[in-house]
Amino acid sequence: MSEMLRFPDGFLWGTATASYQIEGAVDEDGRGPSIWDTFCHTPGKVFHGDTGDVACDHYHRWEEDVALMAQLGVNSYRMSVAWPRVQPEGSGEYNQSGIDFYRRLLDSLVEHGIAPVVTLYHWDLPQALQDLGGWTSRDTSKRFADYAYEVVSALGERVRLWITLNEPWVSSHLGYGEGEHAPGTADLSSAIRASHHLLLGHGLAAKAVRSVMAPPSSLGITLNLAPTRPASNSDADAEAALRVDGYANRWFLGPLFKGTYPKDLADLFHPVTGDSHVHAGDLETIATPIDFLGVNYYFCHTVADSHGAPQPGTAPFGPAVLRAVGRPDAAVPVTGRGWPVQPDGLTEILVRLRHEYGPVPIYLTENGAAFHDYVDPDGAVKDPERVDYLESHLKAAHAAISAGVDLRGYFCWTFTDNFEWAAGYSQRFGLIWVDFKTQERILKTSASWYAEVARRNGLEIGRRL
Ligand code: IFM
Repeated sequence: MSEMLRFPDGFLWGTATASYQIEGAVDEDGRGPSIWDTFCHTPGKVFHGDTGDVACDHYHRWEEDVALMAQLGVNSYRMSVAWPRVQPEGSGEYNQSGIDFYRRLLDSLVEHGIAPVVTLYHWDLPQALQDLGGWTSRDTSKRFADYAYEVVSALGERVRLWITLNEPWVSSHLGYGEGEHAPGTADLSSAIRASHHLLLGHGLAAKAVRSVMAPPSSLGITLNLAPTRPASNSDADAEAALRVDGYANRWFLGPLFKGTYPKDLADLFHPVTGDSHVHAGDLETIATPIDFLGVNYYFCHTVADSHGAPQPGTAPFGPAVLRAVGRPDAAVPVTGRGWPVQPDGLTEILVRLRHEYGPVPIYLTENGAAFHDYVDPDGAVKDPERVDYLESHLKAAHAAISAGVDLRGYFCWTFTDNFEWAAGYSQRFGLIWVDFKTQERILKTSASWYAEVARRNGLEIGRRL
């Protein structure tokens, strides 16, 4: 008899996307430019010179996409609103066409029995705000709160979960600290300021949105979190792992749940940027209570102490002040993107959140994998590796529920293959294949497998199609 793992009643089963990764139509109906438009059109920034100009053409094909979602039978969908589509300059005038686009999409989801989960910021900052400093400027936090208030007022009760920010670590450190993402700045001091202003923007938005948000809507934030593991038993590596944990996890969890930055990291960062950007009252604002935490989980960080010098054959992990290098365990299998497959890390991080930050409701707002998918001569896309990946991670999520974690939903990253940021179209994470020349969509084997899990609200271990 195969094992069947049941999920709690009312569990949300969804897929997740983000505006710039799927919409296209970057200069239609009044949308303003975003930092990602600028970044993609800067030679050398994105693999193969790819851009989100067309992406999955979702802006024109959303009805077809909602129909596909309904065919899958998922009961929820996580998407994001493109700030520059709704407010082209990031301040001042709102664009009614942009708001109407999202209203039509949300209405259609609701009509199909699919509960919308909406992220207000998934990295497409209006370029006009970047020209004024972007997230390194305190004013952007206030602009974000105004925009959030407007969007929630306009689209309000259609949305089950509002998420202020997606992965502020990525926006700040990859965007401003390492230059790998838009806007492409490589400066630790800018990244630290940006991280504070993102968190402040979240807190200001949370306060503003509360006054116009009514049940059953609720509000949270999504963080990308990863257990950090030392590469050896040495004390030096254990300390390096602690520093990396501070950088990747506690820097965001601390202010949100405890109203303080972690002291070890604050001490490390202080010589770099001081603390003049942290004003009285900011941390109280950031710690405004939230209804749930969104967690995006992909893998663990395995690190060693760099001893302050380059280590042959290993890449530095994060900024030099961390004195850490990534040293993934060669025995751990990897996805097509080269990311370690570590489902146990998912249980670990969820259980840790419960113990260290209290019984906050959690949604797994992203989890998934890219593999080297292709269309068979018979027209099918078979992706058994993705099915194995999803099964192992859903099993790990279920183990966390059994350990007392209040996990309320799972959103597979991602619905359709789409624009994977600096990697362009080279990485296919979708449950649904997209031919980027013709925009044909083909359900992969994993889509049908996942649909059955969602339909049964249960995971039958070992079930294959
Ligand atoms: O594609 C991204 C998504 O936008 C944010 N989280 C990670 C995904 C895979 O890299």
